[in-house]
Amino acid sequence: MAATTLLSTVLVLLVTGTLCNRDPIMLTVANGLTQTRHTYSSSVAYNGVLLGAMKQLRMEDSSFNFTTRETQDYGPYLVSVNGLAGSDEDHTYWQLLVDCVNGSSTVAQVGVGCYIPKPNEHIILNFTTY
Ligand code: B12
Ligand SMILES: *[C@@H]1O[C@H](CO)[C@@H](O)[C@H](O)[C@H]1NC(C)=O
Ligand SMILES: *[C@@H]1O[C@H](CO)[C@@H](O)[C@H](O)[C@H]1NC(C)=O
Ligand SMILES: *[C@@H]1O[C@H](CO)[C@@H](O)[C@H](O)[C@H]1NC(C)=O
Repeated sequence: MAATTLLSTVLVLLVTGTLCNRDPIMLTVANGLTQTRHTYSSSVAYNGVLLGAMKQLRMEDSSFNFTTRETQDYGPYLVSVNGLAGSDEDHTYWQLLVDCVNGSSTVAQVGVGCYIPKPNEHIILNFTTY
């Protein structure tokens, strides 16, 4: 009986631990035009989207902020990061990149509201031109 109680207690602790844990990710904010960058640590919920990790970081770190614009088809469009906004006029935007283990990076095929970072993944928001 006592062993059963102990076992279920351990199970509950294990399950709640898994349910509450967030996976760490790294988020670099880079300005491709001025060659400046800053890397933050954040965390993402289990299979959570990048937007959630960015909201978490914004709550925890007052030096990080961003704005998005809701679109009909692709969800939130990342408009500005740390006060710097992309512009149609200047043909600038915040490009979303994922760092590969070999040092190169790939352009994400979906936006911040759809992209699901892997644990310990390094995401780059690069202000650049199109
Ligand atoms: C042109 C274009 C862009 C231009 C838009 C600027 C401009 N003024 O033209 C630029 C280069 C900025 C761009 C950026 C991105 N894009 Co884009 N883009 C397109 C493209 C080729 C055409 C869109 C278009 O002009 N439609 C016609 C106009 C009349 O319709 P519209 O609704 O007004 O179009 C607007 C939206 O599409 C919006 N937009 C463009 N891309 C994206 C991406 C997201 C996530 C959102 C929310 C909105 C959005 O900008 C358009 C102009 O205002 C489409 C593919 C396609 N063939 O549709 C991909 C497409 C929409 N983009 C896509 C992606 C992934 C991105 C990026 C996330 C890429 C990246 N890794 O950085 C970024 C957005 C990052 C951010 N800041 O949030 C995906 C979206 C898929 C998804 N489910 O999320 C598409 C479908 C291409 C694909 N991979 O299949 N894009
Ligand atoms: C960011 O954009 C600049 C150009 O604006 C480019 O030179 C640089 O390689 C980009 N950074 C990454 C990580 O792709
Ligand atoms: C966002 O951050 C930038 C740069 O750190 C700052 O200048 C701006 O005032 C901030 N905006 C908001 C709404 O917090
Ligand atoms: C890095 O790895 C990616 C796959 O993760 C591959 O597509 C790319 O070609 C590699 N780049 C280099 C320079 O090895």
